Amino acid sequence: MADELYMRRALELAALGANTTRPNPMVGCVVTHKGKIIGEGWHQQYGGPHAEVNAINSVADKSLLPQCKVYVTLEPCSHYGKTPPCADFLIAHGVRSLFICNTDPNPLVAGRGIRKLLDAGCEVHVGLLEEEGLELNKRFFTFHRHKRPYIVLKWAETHDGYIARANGEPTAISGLLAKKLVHKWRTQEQAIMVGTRTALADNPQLNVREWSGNAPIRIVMDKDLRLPPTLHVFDKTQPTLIYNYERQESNLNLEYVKITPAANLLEQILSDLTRRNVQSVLVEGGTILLKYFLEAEIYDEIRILRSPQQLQAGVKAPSLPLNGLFQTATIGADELFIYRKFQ
Ligand code: AOF
Ligand code: ZN
Repeated sequence: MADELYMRRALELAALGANTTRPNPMVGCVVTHKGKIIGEGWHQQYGGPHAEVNAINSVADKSLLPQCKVYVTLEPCSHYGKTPPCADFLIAHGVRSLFICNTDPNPLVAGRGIRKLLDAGCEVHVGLLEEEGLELNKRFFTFHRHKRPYIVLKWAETHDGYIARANGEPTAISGLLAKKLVHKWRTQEQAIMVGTRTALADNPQLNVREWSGNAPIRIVMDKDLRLPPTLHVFDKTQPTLIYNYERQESNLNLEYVKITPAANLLEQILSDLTRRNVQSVLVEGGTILLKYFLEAEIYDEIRILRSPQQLQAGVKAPSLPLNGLFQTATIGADELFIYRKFQ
C-alpha cells in the first residue's frame, strides 16, 4: 500500500534524529503530490524546528500543498513550546490530507493537534504503522504513559551465572566487542545508574569512550554518603545525581538529592527523575540495585551479556524472568539476551 510506503520513509527520516532530539521524540514527515514525494523533513535537534516545518519548507512549489498528502509519524503539536504549533502551520499552508502513526501522549498536545486540523477541515488518518511508531519512540511513550523513565537493566554474567567476585575485586566478564556495545547503549539512554557497591568496587566513569554520542547523566545511590569523593563519579565531568538520606545540594555538575528512608526508594527516585524530564535510564548494577528493580517489576528491558568464562564462586547474577525473551545475538565471544516487557 502506497500510504504505508511513504510512512515507512517518514519513520526512516525520524530515526535520523536519534540521539539529538531527546527528550523530544524522533519525528519524520513526507509530503507527496500525485504519488510523488515533493518534500521531506525530520526533527533534527532538541529546541529546533519540528519535522512538519522542515518538510513543508523543503517543498519548492507551496501552491501544490492543498492537493498533497502529508505523512507525519507523530500527531502535529498544538502548543507553543520551543517552537509554534505545527497543526497551525499545516493549516496555514492549506494541507487537507494527513496521515499519522500515533497521537502525541504529551499532555500539552494529547489529541489537540488532531482536533485543530479536523476543525479546519483537514482529513486526518490516525494509526498508520502505529506499532512501528510506538517502537521508534518507546522511551518517550513509556515516559508519558507510565510517568516514569524507560528502564533498561543491564548486566554481564559468567557462563556459570556470576556477576562479580565475592570480595568485590573488579573482574572483566565480557569481551571488547561487548564493551563497545555497552558504550553505544550508554549514548542511547538519557541517564545511567549504579548502586553504592558498584561505584565503590569498580570505580566506573560512566561516560562514553568506546562509541561516539551523548554522555548520559550519572545517577549514583549513596544513601549514607559512604562513597569517597575521589571516585570518578564525583569528578564533575558529567551531570551527576547522588541520591542520599542527608544532603540536598547542587554544585555545578554534581547534585545531591535527598530522599527519605522508606520502602519506596525506587519510586522516590523515579518520580524525581520524571520531574527532571529524564526519559530513560540504563541501570548497570550491581545486584542489589538490579534486584530492587526486578522485584518491583519496574523495568522495560533486560540486557544480559553472558561470557564463556567460569568463575566458580562469587556474587550470583539475578535470576531471569520466565518470559519475554525478545532477541539473542552473538557479540564476539559473548552471548546477548534481550528481554522485553510488553505493556
Ligand atoms: C511535532 N513535530 O517534529 C516533534 C513534536 O518544545 P518544542 O516546541 O520542541 O515541543 C516539544 C514537544 O512537541 C514534544 O514533547 C512532543 O510532544 C512534540 N514533538 N511534535 O509536531 C515534531 N518533535
Ligand atoms: Zn510541532
